[in-house]
Amino acid sequence: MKNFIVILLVAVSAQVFAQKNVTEIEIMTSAQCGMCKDRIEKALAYEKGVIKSEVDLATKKVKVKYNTKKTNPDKIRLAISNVGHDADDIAADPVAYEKLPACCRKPGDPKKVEHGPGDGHGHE
Ligand SMILES: [Cu+2]
Repeated sequence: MKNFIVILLVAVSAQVFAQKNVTEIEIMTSAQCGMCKDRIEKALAYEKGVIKSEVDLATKKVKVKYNTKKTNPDKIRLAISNVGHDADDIAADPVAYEKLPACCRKPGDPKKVEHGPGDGHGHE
């Protein structure tokens, strides 16, 4: 039990120490549905320096917590673009965008298909 407490204390203090270089930004994305949310969050989870990300489908914004020593907003935007979504003024990578399922395409895209009600696919 004592060891556990020591480990816990070390973990907590390491986290407090790390907070110094941590900041949070909001990036506007072209996320359309739950699949987009998962895709963007997964891409960012693999991105170096990203601590946490959460897409809000109501606003289409992704909140990203990251280490300022390991990455920067442009790299984060590029990671989002690389999986086929717009990120602020960086447009989605065209090749990645072409691979997106119909429901994840941007409004106005002729290939876009909206989810039907109760198709059990993505939308909450
Ligand atoms: Cu989608």
